[in-house]
Amino acid sequence: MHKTPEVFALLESLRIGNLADADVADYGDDELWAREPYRDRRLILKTARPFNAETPPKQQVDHFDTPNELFYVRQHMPVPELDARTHQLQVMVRLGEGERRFQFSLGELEQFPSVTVRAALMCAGNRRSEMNAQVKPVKGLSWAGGAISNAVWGGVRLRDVLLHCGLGDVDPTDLHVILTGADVDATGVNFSTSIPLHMALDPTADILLATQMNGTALPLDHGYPLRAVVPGAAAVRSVKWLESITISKEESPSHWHQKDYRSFNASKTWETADFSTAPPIYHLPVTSYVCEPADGEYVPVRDGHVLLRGYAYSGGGAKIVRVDVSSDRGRSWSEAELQTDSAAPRRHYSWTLWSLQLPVQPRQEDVEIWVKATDSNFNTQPETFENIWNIRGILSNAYHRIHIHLKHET
Ligand SMILES: Nc1nc2c(c(=O)[nH]1)N[C@H]1C(S)=C(S)[C@@H](COP(=O)(O)O)O[C@H]1N2
Ligand SMILES: [Mo]
Repeated sequence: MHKTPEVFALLESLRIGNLADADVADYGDDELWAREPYRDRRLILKTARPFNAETPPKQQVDHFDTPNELFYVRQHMPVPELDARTHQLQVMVRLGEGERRFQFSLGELEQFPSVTVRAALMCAGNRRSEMNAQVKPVKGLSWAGGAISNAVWGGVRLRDVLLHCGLGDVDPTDLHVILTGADVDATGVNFSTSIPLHMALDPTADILLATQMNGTALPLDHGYPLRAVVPGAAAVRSVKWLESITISKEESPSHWHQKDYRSFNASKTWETADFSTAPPIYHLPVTSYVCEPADGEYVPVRDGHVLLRGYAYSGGGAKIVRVDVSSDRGRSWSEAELQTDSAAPRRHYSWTLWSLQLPVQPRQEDVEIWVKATDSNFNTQPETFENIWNIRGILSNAYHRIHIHLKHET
């Protein structure tokens, strides 16, 4: 279809967040991207194709469960178009002695108990831009603190499906669950990654094959009609548009699994990093962020206080037990008030929102604010990014530090 400027204007007003004119102008030429979903204009655009966008910080703290249209989006490829009525999930068990295959329509998945889990998803690259700015350049999307959002996911347990397929009888040691999506790269390879089988079978891991997000069908951008949700893990493991599950002796062979989301120390360079021996990141470490005010903002002082709000999160089911704020570079700390989901111990997959009325001096013009969280394993955040720096800029979880200007009442 030939798209006139009017049609572009209409399309843009309907669906695309903050696209530069140049991006919209050639939109119609590229068939691959012509069927992308409508998107909320409030999302903070990082890249248009593939579409990557952050939840605005104010929207993070305004809703404990992020509204679907404001949930951050991380795509590697164009959004695939799938039909819920005909969609099939393949399960393949390849453990040497030949292959066993199972297939489930979405209707057939409903034979398993339906469950909901409240869980944040956080990209392992969240807050990468701070590591990049405060130490030295890293490679990856320059996420600020908006690559995390929270939702209630509905579906069936991956564990129940795996038990149905006979995997309760095997020793899970050194076996993997490869999750493959329907999105393909330019060379025809499907997005895929894997998690260890023992993790998938852990009854407390609450890993879902999800069809619902905050009570409605998954949006196109978030994996319609079926995605994995691996709570407490780097969100890359929560494969969208899920097409197949393979139980294998090997981890996923895909580029996204083999060449990304692995842990390196600060001395490793692109020349010396060996991806084949570096541990893949599954569970995430503890982090926190000041969402309001923003760094550099002019903030009104009310009754001698400024209001600070943000989130804190830890992976692996750990709960946030404390969020500490300092306005004097660590000489003293105040405890923020926490808004926490009531999940069972060690199954705390939601984020925690926090707030604090910070006292300031009558004539104070500026204040530097530091925030750090502590989780239920009493792990806490590193003070600076220096020694956790890594080539990909992942797990960027040092104290969040902002500098704000104060506007006193007159
Ligand atoms: N099929 C598929 N699944 C995927 C991805 C993808 O590009 N394709 N991106 C992963 C990454 S890196 C992240 S951070 C999360 C983002 O999920 P969201 O877009 O629902 O926030 O999806 C993960 N699952
Ligand atoms: Mo990610």
